[in-house]
Amino acid sequence: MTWRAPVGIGASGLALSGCSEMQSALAPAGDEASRVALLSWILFAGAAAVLLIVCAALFLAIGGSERSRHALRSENAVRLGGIIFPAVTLTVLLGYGVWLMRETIASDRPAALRIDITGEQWWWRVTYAGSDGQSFAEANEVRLPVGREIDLVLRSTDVIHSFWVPSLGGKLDMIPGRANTLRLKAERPGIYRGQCAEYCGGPHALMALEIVAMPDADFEAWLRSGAGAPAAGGSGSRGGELFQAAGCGACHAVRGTPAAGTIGPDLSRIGARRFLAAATLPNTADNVARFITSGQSIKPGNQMPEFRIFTEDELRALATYLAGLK
Ligand code: HEC
Ligand SMILES: [Cu+2]
Repeated sequence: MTWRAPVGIGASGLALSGCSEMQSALAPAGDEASRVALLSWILFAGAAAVLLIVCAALFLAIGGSERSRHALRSENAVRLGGIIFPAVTLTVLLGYGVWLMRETIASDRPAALRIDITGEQWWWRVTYAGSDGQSFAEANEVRLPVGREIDLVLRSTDVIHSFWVPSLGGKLDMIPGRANTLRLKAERPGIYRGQCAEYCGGPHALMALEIVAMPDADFEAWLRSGAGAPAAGGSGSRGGELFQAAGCGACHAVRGTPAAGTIGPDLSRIGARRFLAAATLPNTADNVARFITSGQSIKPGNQMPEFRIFTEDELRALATYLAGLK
């Protein structure tokens, strides 16, 4: 019996260390996340100090000398420990927290770069303003330049979602009918995982996303190649024809083809994404085929119907076509 508790605690520690770096508020990769991490450590240290004081008082109350037990019983001890100490500590912490977080509330001066992100049940619509002023759509993966302040304008079309990428910043709700702005800056290149942090129904737990922070020049090149350009590759292929014929374009857009649906994610560059269906599945040909035929068992309740009309060959052709869209 006695060894179980320590082993259990040790094991959960190991499990927790497994989620380090990519999605951790304690592994900050930006100013805003650093402030959140600092506040977390201060709160953690403060809570540990309070716990120590309470334990010490408890030991004294049980086994201390008559003098210390008398002191603990006194009205002064109650006034000090029960009223003055918590009131002062909590007021100081609140003031410090508000001061620390003041820059998180975006100022009137907009950042040079703005990306619109809309929460949908159960994926993320991402819209960039291209360099020529023409906007273009992406989904489920947000690319940003390193070292630049960025305003993420967060909206929702259906229910409340919450945008949270712990390594880059605090979370901010996406509320229907409102635009909330979250200012972020990634300090180093990398891939940071985020997760919808407000229960939004059905497959909410499978509504994640990735932020890919890139060196400035790479980002600019990526932005230029995406803006308004027709999707590369695949036109005239068997998979492309199947895509149009099966009606995928009623919900999905592929730039430069008749497919212009806006219900589901824009697929113009699906081949360049690391994951499918809001970071649910790695983006491989097999998984694309699986998502088309059995998406409801992979991401139960999602808004894409299953298509069981294709032969193996046709599925492969579709997957090849989608992989080529970059
Ligand atoms: C009724 C609308 C609808 C139709 C028709 C439809 N889809 Fe989808 N599709 C969606 C929605 C909504 C999602 C997002 C699912 C999620 O992640 O919650 C999606 C997701 C996807 C994804 C993953 C996209 C990403 O960004 O990760 C692929 C690939 C895809 N669909 C392919 C197809 C193909 C191929 C067809 C035609 C055979 C098709 N879809 C038909 C609505 C549709
Ligand atoms: Cu959610």
